[in-house]
Amino acid sequence: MSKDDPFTAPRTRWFRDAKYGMFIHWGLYAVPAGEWNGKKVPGIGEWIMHNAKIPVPEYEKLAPQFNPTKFDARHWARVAKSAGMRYLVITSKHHDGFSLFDTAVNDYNIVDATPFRRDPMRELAAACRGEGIKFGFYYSIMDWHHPQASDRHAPRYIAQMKEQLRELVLRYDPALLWFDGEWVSWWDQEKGRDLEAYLRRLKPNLVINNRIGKRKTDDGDYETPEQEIPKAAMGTRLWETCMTLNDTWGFKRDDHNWKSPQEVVHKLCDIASKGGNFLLNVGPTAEGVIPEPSVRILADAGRWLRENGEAIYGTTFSDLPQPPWGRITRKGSRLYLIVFDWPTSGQPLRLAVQNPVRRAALLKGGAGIQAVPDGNGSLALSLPAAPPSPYASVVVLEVNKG
Ligand code: H79
Repeated sequence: MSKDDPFTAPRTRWFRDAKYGMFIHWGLYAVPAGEWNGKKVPGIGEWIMHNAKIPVPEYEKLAPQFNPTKFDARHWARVAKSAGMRYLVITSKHHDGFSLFDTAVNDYNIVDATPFRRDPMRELAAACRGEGIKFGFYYSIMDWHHPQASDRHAPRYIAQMKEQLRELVLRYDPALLWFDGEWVSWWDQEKGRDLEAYLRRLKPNLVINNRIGKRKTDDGDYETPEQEIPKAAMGTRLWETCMTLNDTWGFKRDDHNWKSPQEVVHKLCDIASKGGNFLLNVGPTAEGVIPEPSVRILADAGRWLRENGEAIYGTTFSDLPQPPWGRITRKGSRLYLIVFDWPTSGQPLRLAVQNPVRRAALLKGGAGIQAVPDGNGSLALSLPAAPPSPYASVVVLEVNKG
């Protein structure tokens, strides 16, 4: 396929620079919230239909119970914004087949089948525009509700899927499409390529993940490691780690296993130091509320980004080895040394860098740092006794390239 190189194409520039986004899993599964017939169902919340073997007509009864009267699109967009997130991706339709947007393709959607009757995707797209956040849709190819999402009837289902995607692209103008559920037997790389070409004809500058095909290196624009951070950068292939903030994507009442703000910051730094993006998930309740612990943790990490974001946004991987004390990102001739483990008082921070250093300074406050060769091929940096930021502190090095 004649496609531009996503690694350098102008249309992916915003995505490469953004580094940090909010994933939102929201759907009918937020009603049972991890319990069915009074019993806890093990596993991720949005898989409850599959895991509890709920028949389609039973699961459908969740729709009249879904009335998210506390949904506030502007608030959600502001939670993402103050977390330092630059884009947002939300489930337009997950594996359960229920559409969170106004679709003419079937009635199994939030406007026709719930008492809510509003289209939250329209509200959220507008709110994100208002906050200057890029907006994208998750869309599941696998569909447990559709009778024709099967080997035998795939062509008819795929036609409807394309129609829904046309609605999503033309009505909501998303910057990004995030496919999932591509592992079903009736989906193959060729269908993925056909769909990708179809979507790019509708909107040429769409950013699309690799699950539109079969996760091959030329499917879509970028790789999608899930719940894991790759060991190293991926050369000239874009990538984005998606991850849960607790242990589920869709809301589960009993999941309180939250990552700490420090873990969030460290994961973001680790990812940025390898040239990736971080898509971090929240699972709002059936009332439309982002769980309070999520909001608090994201806001806390967001405060770190307000002071230290220069070391993350618009950066990429350096070619230095990963140091024992933290991570390194690069923007042009600037290296950002992100120090997780601040040296004990009087001990220098050592960095295996060959290039002459023109200037070293703390990112926060800008105070100059003494940097001298240590005689063993490393640079020794004299840091103040206390780290300037919680979680991680940044030293900026101006280096002569080459
Ligand atoms: O949307 C979220 C999850 O619901 C979905 N992707 C994220 C972003 C997801 N996470 N995990 N899974 C789906 C489970 C996938 C399991 C699989 Fe399989 C293993 C897919 C293919 C092999 C289980 C076994 C399902 C099919 C065969």
